[in-house]
Amino acid sequence: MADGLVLWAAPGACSRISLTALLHCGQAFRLAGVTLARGEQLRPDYLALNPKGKVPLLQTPHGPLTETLAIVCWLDEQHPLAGLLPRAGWPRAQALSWLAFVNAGLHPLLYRARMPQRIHADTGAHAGVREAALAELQAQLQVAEDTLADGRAWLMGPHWCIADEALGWLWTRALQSGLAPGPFAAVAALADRLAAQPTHQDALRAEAALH
Ligand SMILES: N[C@@H](CCC(=O)N[C@@H](CS)C(=O)NCC(=O)O)C(=O)O
Repeated sequence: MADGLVLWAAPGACSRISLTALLHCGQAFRLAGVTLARGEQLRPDYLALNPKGKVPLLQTPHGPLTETLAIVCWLDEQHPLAGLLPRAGWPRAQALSWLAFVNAGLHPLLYRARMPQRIHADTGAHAGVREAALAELQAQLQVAEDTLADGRAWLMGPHWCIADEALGWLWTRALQSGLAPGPFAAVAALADRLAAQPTHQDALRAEAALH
């Protein structure tokens, strides 16, 4: 186990954020794949590691760690100079607020849009669940669009932080899930800037190798 860390991740999933964070820190780790479409997250051996049946999961020498926010904060403590998050004070609180907004505010809406069958047993209701989730996602995402519309490069201004990777991941997934891109020129531009970043590109390559 490289430095005792193993990240369990799925191509295209929100584990991208933890993966990018590890790469950004230059932290040694092993990447382990979970194919969600095959239901591998529900295999007994994986559930024994993470009873939530989700990715990401970071195995550490202390034990397993789940939840993107916790993984990122833990890595940030280990690598204070890596710039995952602003060091302290108001900027740190703001960056954490953005990260929580993506993970706890926007991501559940994406989940409802992508998997309405998990929300409502009646197949006749699925189109409605999906439509309502996408409408709310569109409304909430406008908060990020309005913030970026002042021309700043990243959510926190001139400096990238891991919340930008989270927003970029959410955006890509939302487009794949049927969100209309039209109103979100500034979010799309942020995603373009991310695509040019070496650690983002490394994360995509690492995910592709999991297939
Ligand atoms: N709150 C969790 C969300 C984890 C999550 O929902 N992961 C999705 C992938 S984006 C997953 O593993 N889904 C598998 C499933 O629901 O079966 C976090 O931020 O880490």
